[in-house]
Amino acid sequence: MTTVSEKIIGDHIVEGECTTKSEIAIFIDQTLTQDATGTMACLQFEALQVEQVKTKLSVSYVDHNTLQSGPNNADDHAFLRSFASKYGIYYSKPGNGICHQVHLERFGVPGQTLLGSDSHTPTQGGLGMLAIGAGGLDVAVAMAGHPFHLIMSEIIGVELTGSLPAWSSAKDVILHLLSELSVEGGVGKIIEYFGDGVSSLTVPERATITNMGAELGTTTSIFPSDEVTKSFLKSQGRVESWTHLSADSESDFSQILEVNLSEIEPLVAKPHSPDNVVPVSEISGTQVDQVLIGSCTNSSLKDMLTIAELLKGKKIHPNVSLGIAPGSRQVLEMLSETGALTQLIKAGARILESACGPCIGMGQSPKSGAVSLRTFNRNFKGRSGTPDAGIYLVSPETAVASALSGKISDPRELGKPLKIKVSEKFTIDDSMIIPPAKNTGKVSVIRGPNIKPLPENKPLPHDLNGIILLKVGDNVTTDDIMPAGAKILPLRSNIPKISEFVYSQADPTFASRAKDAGGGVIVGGVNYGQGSSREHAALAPMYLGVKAVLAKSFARIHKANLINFGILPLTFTNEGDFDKIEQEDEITIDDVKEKLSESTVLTAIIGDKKIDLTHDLTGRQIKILVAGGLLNYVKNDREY
Ligand code: MIC
Ligand code: SF4
Repeated sequence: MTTVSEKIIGDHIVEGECTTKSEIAIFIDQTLTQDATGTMACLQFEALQVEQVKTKLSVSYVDHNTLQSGPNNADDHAFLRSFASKYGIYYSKPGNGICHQVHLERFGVPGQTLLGSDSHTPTQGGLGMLAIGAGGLDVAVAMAGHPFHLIMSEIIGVELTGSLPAWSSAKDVILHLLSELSVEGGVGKIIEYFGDGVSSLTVPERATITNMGAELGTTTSIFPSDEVTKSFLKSQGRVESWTHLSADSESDFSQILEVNLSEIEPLVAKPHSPDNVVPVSEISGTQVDQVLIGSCTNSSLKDMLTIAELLKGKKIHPNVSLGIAPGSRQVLEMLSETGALTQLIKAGARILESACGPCIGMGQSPKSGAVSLRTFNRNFKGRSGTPDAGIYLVSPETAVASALSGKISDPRELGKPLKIKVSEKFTIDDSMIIPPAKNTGKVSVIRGPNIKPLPENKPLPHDLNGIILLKVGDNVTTDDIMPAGAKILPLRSNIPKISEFVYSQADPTFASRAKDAGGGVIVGGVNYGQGSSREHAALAPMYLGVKAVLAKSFARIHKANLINFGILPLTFTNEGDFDKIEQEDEITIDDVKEKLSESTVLTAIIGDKKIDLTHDLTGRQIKILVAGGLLNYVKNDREY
């Protein structure tokens, strides 16, 4: 065992062999949930009838649904707080910060495993933690003490050499990798960073890189745990959590990519995909309407001190709205203590709550047709809440240079490079993290009207019959399937209501057509379901009766979510068959239940054609599908 990933997996494996593409099960030390996925995870945990969480640590964060326009979100918060108290979970209150930033500061432990109901959970890879994003149900099952099943990924080494030049930043490193590998290049892979360049990056910089590994589609991304990690943990008063972790040799990586940090230049991902990357200099001069700095990718103290220094004594361009959301209350408090907050305010910034906010369309939607520069990680069409806005993903340095000039600007134009000194001792105040109750028997869970019961699914039928409800193209995101934003997100605990919005941007008739047809099948292209971990993109279609998705290929988390909710993920044996299918065609797969375990190829009759479909499901996944989803499977099989 030589790589960091294999070492951690080796320490946690409870089933299977650590060989690429085989199914393994690992023990989970910590879990993380956030409010938009957490209410479902809690309801699912409840259905498992376990008295207390069985992990070393579980934290429930409130950071997504913080815009309280009506009681729904606050109802969810009250539910989550009381639930956490009752079941042994720490509760991070709204205002305490974005889950990944707070977890990095206060809880992440090198060498441990973390399962989070958020696709950017691998942020903790910056600390040398094996951190994986999953659907809420998988996290609920892990909280109940069951191991997490996954298909063992190939481990790719990225050798970092040199050090970043002035005005280039960690964000540019991951944008560079996205331009090289694309949004599907990391599917089925773990990316492990190593090499001389690693020590030149601080933990928050490493976390920016592992955070956006999610945009590559990776299972996770991880850095070694070294002296830099130790100093970071020391500055957070947690040095006892530190252990040294590094790969023993490079020969165990299935492939090695080299990135010379010294050659990284300021980059930008243009609309509407994080891999649509070009040098900033190529599009400089484009007029900018809005600049937003924050999100789990770029909201650390270092990022904030950098922008404060760049804005010091200056005013942002009159045509630009600059919004800044520090990643955590700790960051905000330290900005205030150092006086940097005053610099931001004086420059004309709009200071936003320490939360996800505009990253998930919770406020700050730009004007129609706007150019909006963001230090975030996703620029999918419509995610900002403005369907025709163009979102550009950039580093904090590029964001400030552009906010000052009013046009997309290369930060190298700002002149002499800065030296930012981050304090060696962070201000620690965990008073917004509420520990679970000592006497949990006395706690009752508060269920406001927004908390609706879990929908149930039926076991897989013998024959699959229906119509093709929708045919979509490549790289469809979970934001396309189950949009977020201020209007829809508050319905996350109410599946009947939220299901009305499935595919609502692409086809507002989808939900009613699906209901009228009694369900059916969706057809997609490559990397179907990329993006978030939101299981609502499977759960709500399940509620509408969707029985299968036929695609050229799937994104990892979404495929797992489809299986968890009893929806069959099948791929085209011959990709060209995609073109032979029309929306509204009838589809039949006879004896699907039996055939799934007999063969990896199933023949479907679609319209008047015979089309072969392939599956790579494990025996366990087939049993889950046959049971009608993971919850039914776990409830029926106490041996699980
Ligand atoms: C996102 O960035 O899309 C989210 C919102 O954080 C999601 C989770 C969700 O949909 O609740 C994610 O990345 O998993
Ligand atoms: Fe929140 Fe955005 Fe990060 Fe998702 S990507 S966790 S919405 S900050």
